[in-house]
Amino acid sequence: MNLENLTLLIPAKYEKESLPIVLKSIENFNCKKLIVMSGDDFETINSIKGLKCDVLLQKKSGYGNAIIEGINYIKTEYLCIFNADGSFDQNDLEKMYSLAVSGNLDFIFASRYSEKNSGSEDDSLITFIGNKIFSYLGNFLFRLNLNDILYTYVLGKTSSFKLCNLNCGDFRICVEFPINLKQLGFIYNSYSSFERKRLFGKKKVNEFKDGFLILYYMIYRFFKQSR
Ligand SMILES: Nc1nc2c(ncn2[C@@H]2O[C@H](COP(=O)(O)OP(=O)(O)OP(=O)(O)O)[C@@H](O)[C@H]2O)c(=O)[nH]1
Ligand SMILES: [Mg+2]
Repeated sequence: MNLENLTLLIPAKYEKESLPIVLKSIENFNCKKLIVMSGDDFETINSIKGLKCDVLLQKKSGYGNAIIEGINYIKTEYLCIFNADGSFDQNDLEKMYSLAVSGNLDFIFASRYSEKNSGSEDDSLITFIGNKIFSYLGNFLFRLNLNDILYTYVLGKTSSFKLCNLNCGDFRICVEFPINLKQLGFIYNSYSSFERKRLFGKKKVNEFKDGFLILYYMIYRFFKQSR
C-alpha cells in the first residue's frame, strides 16, 4: 500500500535496543518515520545510525512535548503516533490508514480491549485495572466512547492533530488529546489491536505517579468544562 502521505511520529527515550528493531520492522512501509527524542540520549541516536528515518531533537523534555513538537513539525496529510519499544503491531498501520482515508475520519484509535483480535501482553494487573478505570471515566465524564483511552496508538489527519492545540508536556497528554478532540467535534473510530510486550528496556510510565496526575487532570478538566 502506498503510505507516502503518512508520517510515523515515534517518541523515543532510552530505546537503544528496541528502536533499531522497530525501524527494521517497518522499513518496507513507504511512510516517513520521525523519531522525536532528547539530544542527550546519545545511545539511542547511535543505535539508529544508517537506518532510514528523520530525527527531531525535542526542545522541551517529556513524552507529551515529544508528541507536541512532532505534530508541529510533520507536513504529511496523515500521521500516526507509534512507540519505539516494539509494543505496537505495525501490521495495523495499513488497515488504520485505509479506514481513516475511506471513512474521512479525523482519527482512528487502536484499542486493546475491543471484542476481537485485541489484547495485551504488556498489561500487568495494575495497568489493566487502571486502563479500564480511566477509559470508564473518559466515557462517563466526557462521553468519549473509547474503550482504551490510554493506549495512544492513534492515526489521524495531521491538520486535525494540530487543531487539538495540545499543551501537556508529560503523559497527561494521553487524556488531554481525546478530551480536546471530542470537545472540538472531530470524527473518530476505534480499531482492534494487540499490544506486544516491550522488546527491551524499561517502561517510562510510572503507574502510580502518572496515574495520579492523569486522574487529577481528568477531574480538573471535568470541572473546568462544567463551569
Ligand atoms: N521523546 C520521549 N519519548 C518518551 C518519553 N517517555 C517515553 N517515551 C517514549 O514513548 C513511548 C511510550 O513509553 P513507554 O515507556 O513504552 O510507556 P508504556 O507503553 O506505558 O510502558 P510499557 O508498558 O513499558 O510499554 C516509548 O516509545 C518511549 O520510548 C520522553 O520523555 N521523551
Ligand atoms: Mg510501551
